[in-house]
Amino acid sequence: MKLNQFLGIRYPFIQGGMAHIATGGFAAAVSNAGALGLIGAGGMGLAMLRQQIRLCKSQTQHPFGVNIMLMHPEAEAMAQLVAEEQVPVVTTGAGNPGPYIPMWKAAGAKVLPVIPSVALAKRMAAAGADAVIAEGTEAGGHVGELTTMALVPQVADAVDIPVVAAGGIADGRQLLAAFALGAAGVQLGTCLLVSEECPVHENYKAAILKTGDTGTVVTGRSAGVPVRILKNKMAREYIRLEKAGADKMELEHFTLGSLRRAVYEGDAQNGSVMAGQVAGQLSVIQPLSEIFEGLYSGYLARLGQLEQER
Ligand code: TUI
Repeated sequence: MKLNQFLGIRYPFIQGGMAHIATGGFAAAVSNAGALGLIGAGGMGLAMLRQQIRLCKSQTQHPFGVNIMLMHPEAEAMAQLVAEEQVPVVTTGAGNPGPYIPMWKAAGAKVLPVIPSVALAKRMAAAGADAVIAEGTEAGGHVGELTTMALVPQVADAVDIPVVAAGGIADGRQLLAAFALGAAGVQLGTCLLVSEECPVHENYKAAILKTGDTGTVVTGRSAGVPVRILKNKMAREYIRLEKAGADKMELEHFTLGSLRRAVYEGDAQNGSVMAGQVAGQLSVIQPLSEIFEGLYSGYLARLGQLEQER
């Protein structure tokens, strides 16, 4: 079954749970444009999350979800809140949500953990997840080791639940490829950063539009927190510290607040501009509706072309 049928939405697309960026208003705009909007709890406190869930409910009649970032100090309380608020879809990132799944299922939510490996996909399927989001290392932000191309088919072979492909998808060719690999749909992040509706600072959008194919780098592997960001002054300084053998605490101190600096203050040099490898193929700011329509019609056109050439 395609992801849109499974979730009761128009397009087989989920928005990524981008911390500090994916507000209730943005999630509602994504849902109103036909995909599944997500509130990114990663950058919020508990009270703010409650307020953003209610705001989202007031702005859309369509399904929406919350992404719980499991490294967040308040993750457990947030997990309870989404059950209380009867949020229709829960996605998770940066950890194993196993202990929360029964509670979310009891509250009627569909549960879609992000997983970077076959082993975790199998564990999530056994724990009752409704689908898994297989995210390749092409993605922005916190990433695993495997590429989308290698990960998605191996996960699709290993579990009986739908698989959503994430990381490296920004046009119709990549959407078609994701379906070919066995995905029921895709999660989109970087290509939605350059939507008109995205509330991120305009300097952040401009930095992404300017980036080329090799414009991102993964920092923090040595500290155990690999994060893909644009190569800028902050990235270079971080890599210098990492190579010089800086300890985890020092690196953490350096990263602290750096995403906020980029998202709110628009400091695209000293801030952490999280983005995936597809940043290099983005060149215009468009309304969400055009991004989604472009992806879907691009997929159909490419499929038709391949059929012609066969
Ligand atoms: O979570 C993400 N992407 C993110 S979270 C984030 S916020 C942040 N800010 C600063 C530093 C670090 C994070 C920005 N981007 N994507 C989903 C994702 N989940 N990618 C990888 C994973 C993952 C990794 C390990 C999921 C599960 C996992 O399991 C380990 C275990 O416990 O078995």
